[in-house]
Amino acid sequence: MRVDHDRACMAPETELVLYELPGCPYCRRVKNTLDELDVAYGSKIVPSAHDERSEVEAISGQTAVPVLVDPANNVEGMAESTEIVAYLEATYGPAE
Ligand SMILES: N[C@@H](CCC(=O)N[C@@H](CS)C(=O)NCC(=O)O)C(=O)O
Repeated sequence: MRVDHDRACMAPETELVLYELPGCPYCRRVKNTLDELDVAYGSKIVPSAHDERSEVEAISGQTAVPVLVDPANNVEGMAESTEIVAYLEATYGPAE
């Protein structure tokens, strides 16, 4: 497991960041994929109240999590767990 909550706010510009909520099954699915692919990432826990998720809304245009940021590939705020998992597998999965 390579998630580091404390370091998320200091994450280098190139590090992936996952906006998430504890207990969120959609977030878990993305985290499982990150772990399976051995991709390091920082974690940002969002407020449980939707109207307080201004940071997530600003980067993704909506308030649901998970949301992925991957600066190395110009991904600024990808929402939808299925889309994120497909992106991670295509980008960080084993070459065919
Ligand atoms: N279809 C979305 C569902 C995500 C979702 O419903 N996330 C919940 C947390 S488990 C959430 O953030 N809900 C708040 C909202 O929809 O604004 C996905 O697969 O990513």
